Amino acid sequence: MVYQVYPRSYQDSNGDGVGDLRGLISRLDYIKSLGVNVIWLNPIFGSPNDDNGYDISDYRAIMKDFGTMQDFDELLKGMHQRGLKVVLDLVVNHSSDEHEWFKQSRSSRTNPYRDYYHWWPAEKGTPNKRQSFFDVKGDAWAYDPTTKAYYLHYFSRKQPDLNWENPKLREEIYSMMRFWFDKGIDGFRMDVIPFISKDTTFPPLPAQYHGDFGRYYANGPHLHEYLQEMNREALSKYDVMSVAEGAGVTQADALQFVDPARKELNMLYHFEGMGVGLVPGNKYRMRTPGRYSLLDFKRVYTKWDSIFARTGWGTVYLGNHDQPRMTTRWGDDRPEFRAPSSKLLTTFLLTMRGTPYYYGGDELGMTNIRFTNIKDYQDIETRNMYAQLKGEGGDLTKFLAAQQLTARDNGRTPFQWDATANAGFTTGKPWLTINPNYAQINAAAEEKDPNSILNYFRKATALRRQHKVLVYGQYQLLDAANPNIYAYTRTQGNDKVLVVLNFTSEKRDWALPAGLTLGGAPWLNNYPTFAAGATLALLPWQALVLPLR
Ligand code: ISL
Repeated sequence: MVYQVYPRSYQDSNGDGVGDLRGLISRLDYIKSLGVNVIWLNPIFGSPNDDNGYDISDYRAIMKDFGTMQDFDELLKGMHQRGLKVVLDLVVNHSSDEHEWFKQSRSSRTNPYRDYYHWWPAEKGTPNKRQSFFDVKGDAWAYDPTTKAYYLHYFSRKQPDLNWENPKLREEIYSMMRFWFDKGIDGFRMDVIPFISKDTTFPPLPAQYHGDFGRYYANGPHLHEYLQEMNREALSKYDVMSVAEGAGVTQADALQFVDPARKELNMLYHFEGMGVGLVPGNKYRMRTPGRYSLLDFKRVYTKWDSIFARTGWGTVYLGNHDQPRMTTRWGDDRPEFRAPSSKLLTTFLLTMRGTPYYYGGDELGMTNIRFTNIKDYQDIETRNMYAQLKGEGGDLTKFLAAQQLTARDNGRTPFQWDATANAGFTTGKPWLTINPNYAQINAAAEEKDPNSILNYFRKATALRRQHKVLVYGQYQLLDAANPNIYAYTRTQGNDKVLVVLNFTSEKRDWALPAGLTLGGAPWLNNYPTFAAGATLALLPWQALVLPLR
C-alpha cells in the first residue's frame, strides 16, 4: 500500500508557509500509524518551482524550500527505522531551463550539451506543431534567440524536454538513479516516462492522434529500448520498485511496460479511471454535467484488472496531486454524505487487486476548496489554461466553475492537522490557501473519534494486511449492469469475500446473487448496522466487505 505525500503541503517546520522535510520527519509516527508500507514523495530536488518541483534544476540536491541533504538522510533513516519504504519521483522527460545542462545547451550550437535537449534550427522553418500541456499558447516549441532555434517543451517553457536519443544523457540519468539507490531509497515513481522517446525528425502529428496527442507522445520509437536499458543499468542492480505514470498508455500497451519477462518496470498507473466523467478530448479538463456514470467506472476498473490477470501487476488510485480530492470527485462531499462516501472510496481502493496508491489527506476525507477567483490558484496548469482561454475569447465563467471540480490545486491545499491557526500546518502564511473546513475536518479531531474516516482507513489497511485474498484474490464483477451498486467478489483458494458498495446518496436494496452465502459478520462496514438477509438494505454510500462461505 503506497501512501503519497505532497511535501509542499504536508507539514511546515520553519514558518515559511511551505512544507519541508523536517516537518515531514515530525509526522513519521502518524504515517506509520496508518498501516501503509511505502511512501511516495513528490519531487524534493533542486527546483525553481515553476511546476512545484516537476522542473528540476539539480537532480542530486534537495530543494532549498524543503531543507538539506542532511535532513533527507535523517528522513530516510526515520522511515526505514519504522519499516517504511521510500519512493522518490523521477522526472526525466524534461528538466528545468535553469538546469546547468540547459544553460550550457542554449548557449551555443556547438556546446557539448547541445544534444541534451531537442533543438530545431530556425533556418529549417517553423517546426511541425506539437501541443504543450502548460504553455499559454499551447505551443510546445519555444524560440530561443541566442542560437536562433526552437526547443521542445511538452510542459511549460521552463521545462525543456531532454533528448533521450543521446546516450550521454541516458547515462547521466542512470548514474543519477544509482546515486539515489546507493543512498538507500527503495524506488521511483516515473513522471510521464512514456513520453521520453521522440521521433526526432518531428513529422506532422499523424491524423490518428489529432485531439489525443498524449497517446502519440507515449508511443515514441525507442521507448521500450530505453526502459530495458534503464532496467539493466540501474533498476536491476538494486532491490527496488518502479512505477510508471502511464500518461497516454492504453490497455493494449500496458503489458509492454510491466510484463516481468520484458525486464522494464514493475507497475504502471493508468489515466482511464481519471477520464471518467470528463468531456473527452477537452483540453480544459471540463467535466460532463451531472454525475459520472458508475457503469463507465466499473467497466474501466474491471477491464484494467483483467489485463494483469495472468501476468504483470496492477495499481489503483482515485486521487493524487494532479487530481481533485477523491471525496468531492467520486463521492459526495455534502456534510451528511462526506464521511460515508469517503469511507466507501477507501473500501474500494483497499479491496481491489493491485497496489493501492492512496493520496495523503484522503484518509481525513479532505475535500475540494472550490476557489472562485483565478488569483487564488497557484498552479501553472490552471493559470495558463485560463490565460489561453482568455486569449481565445472563451467562456471564463464556465471554466472557473469547471475548475472548482477538476483543478489540481484542489488536491494540493495544506494537510489539515488540527483546529488551531492554519490547521497546524504552518505558523506563517501558507503557500496555498488552507481549506476553511479544517475547523471540522482535521487529524486531531479524527484521532479521538473511533468512527472517524481516519480510523476507518486504519481498519481497512489492517484488514488488507491480514487477508491476502484482498491483495491477490481473483476479482469477479457482479451485477455489471447495476448503475448504482458496485459489487464484486475476491477469491483465493478457500477464501472468498464479497464487496458491496452503494455509490449513491440514497438507500438501495441489493439482492444477494444466487449461489452466494454469507459466512459471518462483516469484515468492514462504514455504518454501525448491517442486517444479513437475501436482500441487503444499503444505506447511502454504504460499503460492506463480507466473508462468504
Ligand atoms: O498526459 C496527460 C494525460 O494523458 C497529462 O495529464 C499529463 O500526463 C500530466 O499532466 C503529467 O503529470 C506529471 O507531469 C507533469 C507535472 O506537472 C505533474 O504534476 C506530474 O504528475 C509535468 O512534469
